[in-house]
Amino acid sequence: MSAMKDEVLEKYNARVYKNRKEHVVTVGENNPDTVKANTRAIPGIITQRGCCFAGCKGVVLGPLKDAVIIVHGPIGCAFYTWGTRRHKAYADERDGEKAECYLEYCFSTDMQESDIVFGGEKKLKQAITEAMELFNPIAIFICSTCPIGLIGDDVQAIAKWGEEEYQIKCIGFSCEGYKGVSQSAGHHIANNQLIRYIIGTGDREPKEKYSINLLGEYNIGGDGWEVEKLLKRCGIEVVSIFTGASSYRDIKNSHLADLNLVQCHRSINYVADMMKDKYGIDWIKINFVGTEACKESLRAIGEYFEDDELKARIEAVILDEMSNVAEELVYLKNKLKGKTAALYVGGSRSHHYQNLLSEFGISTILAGYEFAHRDDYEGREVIPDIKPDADSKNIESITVEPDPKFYKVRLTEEQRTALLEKGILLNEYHGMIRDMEEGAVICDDLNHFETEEFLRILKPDIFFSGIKDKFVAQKNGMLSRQLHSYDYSGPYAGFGGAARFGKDVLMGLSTPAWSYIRAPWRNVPCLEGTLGGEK
Ligand code: CFM
Repeated sequence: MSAMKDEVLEKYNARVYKNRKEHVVTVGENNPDTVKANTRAIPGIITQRGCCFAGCKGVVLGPLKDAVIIVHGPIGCAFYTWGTRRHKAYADERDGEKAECYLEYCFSTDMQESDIVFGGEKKLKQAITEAMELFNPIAIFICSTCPIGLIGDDVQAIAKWGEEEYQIKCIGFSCEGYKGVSQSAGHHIANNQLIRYIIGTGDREPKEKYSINLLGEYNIGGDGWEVEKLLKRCGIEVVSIFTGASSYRDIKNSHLADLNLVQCHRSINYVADMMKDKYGIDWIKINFVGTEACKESLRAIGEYFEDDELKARIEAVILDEMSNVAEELVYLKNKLKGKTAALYVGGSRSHHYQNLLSEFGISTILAGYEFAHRDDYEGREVIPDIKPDADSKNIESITVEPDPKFYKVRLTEEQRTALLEKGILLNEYHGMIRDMEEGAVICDDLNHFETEEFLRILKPDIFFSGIKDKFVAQKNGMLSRQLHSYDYSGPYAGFGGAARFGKDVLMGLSTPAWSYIRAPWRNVPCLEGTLGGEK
């Protein structure tokens, strides 16, 4: 084990050390590098992870604008999901079909002590009735919080009741916060219900020659809108987005698209896989963060459809987009090159933003995910080797059969081989490690203590993370930018987004304020204690 890694981890007691050492890897240390991931965080260690309910309600379902999502549980859980993630959307109309936008509302059963004692099913029915009377939505989703699972309310039965009573789509999501080990479990639960009850139920045929679904794009800060514009410019129809600025109205038609593009692999790979099995729709792992990644992604679509006219249009769009930002990118690179970064985000951005940073000559010296699985680090080929444990076994894993009406074989074997020879992987993701430099540190489920220690030792110029850890870095005199919410800036996707990101980073690095700060605990000790129960 490298000396630096040891310096951080040796402060733990033996039990914690044994656990954490497998989550921390120096790239190139082993052949191949393996990272322990998606296992229980150590109680009390101050992980940055969220819960299963957050992954289901907040992340995957949250951006669907025309569904009323009822948080079945205490009001505190509902507040956490209310406007705390920047997935933007507005009400709109498509082919005469409206999609209302309920994102600014907070729907909850507001469970009280007596409801916990006597059951909350009556209250849930009442909430559905009220939602129908006030908003008359076309879909209602019910998301369970921890106490619902503990007291045993049957949300699936109530969903069925709602569907019959009001003749709408009503779906129960048993995504109690305690399930699994992080929000990742909630992604999976949401994916399962989307394929079971929504995908494949619409009949809106695409109009353009080529159509896609954009999977794992949540329109944070408007990213999804940027990508959609870009694809439309190339003449590619976007049938639906999972789920940024998207709607129940759109995703029910997603099975009619020709191809799936996967941005965030972690949160939506189950839908991508199941759509492949059920409808024969291939997926390509793309990335629209960074100009080089954008070019590569657009070109992969051109290659997939094997159409010279489409390819020419894509090249023309790339040329035009680049002409708007090329000069600025050179300026930014001159200012930023040689800097170092640490990235710590949920389950995919730590990988995606490394491409963009390297365009500016910024190297990533530390990266990690909160809740990703081994395949997000090492590539999907390790999936058969991942040993299921008690926590992963608790999350339902469903398999689907080819749909008799809609299953289509999209490409011949020769076409698949030809794509592979061009370096375009179908239904594959090669993970983050392969794109990282030797000697860089990977840290899975980074906790508060390790964050501070690694930053102290590695001294990156900038730490990209989230609201929970950014102020610790800043109070220690280090610039930090949020990669979840973009610190209320963005969009960062697409060509213009790349330049905007570079500008924001440069602005931060050119602000000397952080170096003037001396945290109070640097002057006098504020607290005394022991770590892991040992002296
Ligand atoms: Fe996917 Fe996300 Fe992410 Fe994620 Fe998230 Fe997010 Fe994220 Mo925050 S779906 S895994 S659960 S890219 S909310 S839009 S920024 S942790 S890296």
